[in-house]
Amino acid sequence: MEQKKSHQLFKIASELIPGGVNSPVRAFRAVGGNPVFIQRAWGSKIYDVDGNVYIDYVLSWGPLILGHAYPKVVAALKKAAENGTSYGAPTALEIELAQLVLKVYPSMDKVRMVNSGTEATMSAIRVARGFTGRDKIIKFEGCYHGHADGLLVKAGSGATTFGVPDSPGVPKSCARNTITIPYNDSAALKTAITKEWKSIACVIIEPVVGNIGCVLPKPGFLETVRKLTERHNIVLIFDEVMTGFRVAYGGAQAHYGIRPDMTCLGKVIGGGLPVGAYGGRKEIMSMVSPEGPVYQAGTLSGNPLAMTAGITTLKILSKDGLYDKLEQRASLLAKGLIEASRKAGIKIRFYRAGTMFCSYFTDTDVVDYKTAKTADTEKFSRFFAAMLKRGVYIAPSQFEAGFLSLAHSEKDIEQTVRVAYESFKEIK
Ligand code: KE4
Repeated sequence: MEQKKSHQLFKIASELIPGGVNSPVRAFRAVGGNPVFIQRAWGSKIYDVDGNVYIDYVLSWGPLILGHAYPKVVAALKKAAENGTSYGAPTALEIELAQLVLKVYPSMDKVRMVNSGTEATMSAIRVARGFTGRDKIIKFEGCYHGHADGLLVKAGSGATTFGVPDSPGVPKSCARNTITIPYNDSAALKTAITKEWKSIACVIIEPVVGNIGCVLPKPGFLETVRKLTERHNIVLIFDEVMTGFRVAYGGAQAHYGIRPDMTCLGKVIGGGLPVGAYGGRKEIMSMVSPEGPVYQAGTLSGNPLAMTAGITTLKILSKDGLYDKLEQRASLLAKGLIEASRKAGIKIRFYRAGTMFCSYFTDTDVVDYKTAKTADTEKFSRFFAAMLKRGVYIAPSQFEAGFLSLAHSEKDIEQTVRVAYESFKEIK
């Protein structure tokens, strides 16, 4: 597979941009080799600058659930751009996206648009602190909620991939307010809350963890989190930046039937443009400036282009039967990958929630950060390279989730399973 142009571009990029990338996990450092530079994308495919084509299971880390360059989204964006790109003033488009989101997430009475998942979680935590008058937060090891200081403590995603779950540059005073608990460990959560509830503002959780691969909540775990937080008036924040409109149309909260106090969204609701959102119960959201005293702002928050991409995407997702189709495709892929690994004699643990999934190269059940780390990352790296050279682009890290879109045809899935079988055999 020719990658000459990508290598040339990466050399130049590395002189100008830290690590040659604008987000660490894109640099392929966890899997070795150089990143391929993408020229364009359409449907389930991405095309690199050397003319190679790949079936894409990264989908910009989740947003493109309809597939790349979905015609109706592109057409709506072209039209919207003719009216200008941003006004810094309210528009009817922000009302429309807020209505679409609040209709599907009834746990939220009000929602504020921001520009990234990081902004959403950072702001939600500030509001929870303002609402409760308490300073401490609880997060779970391996969960990644963006790169705000207090959340880069035992964080997942790139922080785990590069072995810096506690990043330099985060003041000790900040990290001191962050209590971390192993995911799926109800007893540890109970102990921490019983001991410290008077100073705990919120518990923030990925209801399905997508940032140490894909880790499912044990039966009863989310119910315990909800019960303990309710009992002690601790704000429960569901970080659904990845799981929202992904695990199910109504997110993990609909799938598991849990009503959080606040929810963070991102990725899919921007339809590929920068959008994050946080919302919650009326009495909590009334704390947010200018209605209340907790300050949060953003130059491009709710801009008409991002709103247009989000509105168009969510309207298409609301169509009857669409998630049944996604579920059918995801189940076909899961069965195929598991069967391919078995036939090739490679032990993997495969987990899936809706159209997010992960194959761990381990023979241990993965239920938290510690068990996820039993995965053989060297074997994963060889699998990644074997898939890439055969035209399948998966996440360049064992500790990331894969994603499927509406554009992934049964033919794409059959091709992926064939390539996976060849790749499993190659790395044996
Ligand atoms: P952003 O600031 O990257 O938009 O969102 C942060 C975030 C918050 N919460 C969850 C559950 C998330 O998964 C994310 C971001 N996810 C990563 C992928 N693991 C983004 C990819 C990247 O960092 O380049």
